[in-house]
Amino acid sequence: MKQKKALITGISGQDGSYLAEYLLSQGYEVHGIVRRIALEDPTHNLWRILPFLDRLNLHSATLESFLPLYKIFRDVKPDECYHLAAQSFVSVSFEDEFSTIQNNISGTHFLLAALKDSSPGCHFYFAGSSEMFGKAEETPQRETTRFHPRSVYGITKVAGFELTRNYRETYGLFCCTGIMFNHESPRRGFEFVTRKITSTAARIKLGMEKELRLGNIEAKRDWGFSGEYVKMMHKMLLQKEPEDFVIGTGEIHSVREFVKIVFEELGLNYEDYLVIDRRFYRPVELETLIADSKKAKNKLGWNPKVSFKELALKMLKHDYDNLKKI
Ligand code: GDR
Repeated sequence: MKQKKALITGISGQDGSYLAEYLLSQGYEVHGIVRRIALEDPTHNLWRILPFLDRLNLHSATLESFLPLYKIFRDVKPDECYHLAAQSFVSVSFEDEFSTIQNNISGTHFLLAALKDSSPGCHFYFAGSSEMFGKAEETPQRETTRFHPRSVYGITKVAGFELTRNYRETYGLFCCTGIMFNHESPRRGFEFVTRKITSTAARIKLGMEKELRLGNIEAKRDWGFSGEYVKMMHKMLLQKEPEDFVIGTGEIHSVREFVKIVFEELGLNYEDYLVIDRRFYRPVELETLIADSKKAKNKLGWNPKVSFKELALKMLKHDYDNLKKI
């Protein structure tokens, strides 16, 4: 059987790295798009994919221009394309609305246009987000819940979703969106709240830090493990028909609960170290977002196994063990 080819944008990110690893294990030839600057300093910029870098085919390009993307599609001729790259930090989207719009919306548009012109048979996955629901009218949220984003980041994800839908309906391409709720792992970026908590708590335990500064600790999220979510991206592209799916655990927990689990594991009282800092508050918080993933359960066999507590402890262990070596 012919070896399948996958092309991943955002391959050096959390989800991209898990997805690349998974597709390699499934016998795929894996290609990724990265910035030129990332190739110049792989140790710092490509740390998540360093262990299997020699098995990947990396192409340098930005998502800011059509032509380089068109050429990559033309040369690689992928069977599947996973578009994961984005300015994905919600806070930054409040601080720099314009570049978030520019990068996220145009990037998706260029990619879809390049795919249509040079690889129309390629199955396309767009990384949607629960941020698209924002001020949701119903709880839990499913595929038919109306979007009401509350951040510019959320708006760019709705735009990407609509572009993806439009290319599917107008040009008959196999394009779909996974509307994924928060998913974390030991490969999470340090600016996101879960990783900030596990890495800072580990540093506190080891005497390298004195306090943990957070914003709204009563904020609640539906949190799962990234390594499980990327497998659903792949499943979506193996369906007979392109369809959109909501993926989440169906459980919500507060930031405070996450903090408590982590500090308790270290034998510390979080109240002795936590400092609430207004700088980390968002101009607006989301309503209760919780996934109704029934459709994914039925059609994709979605059945997340890693619990909230296991996830927090897995991330903590990774950070603590790594810092102890320093
Ligand atoms: P989120 O993730 O915005 O949900 O988006 P993040 O981890 O940044 O925030 C989660 C919640 O924690 C609260 N919070 C803090 N957040 C950060 N980053 N730092 C803090 O100090 C802090 N204190 C409290 C936030 O207010 C928020 O309520 C993630 C991203 O991965 C998106 O790209 C993705 O689309 C969505 O999840 C689904």
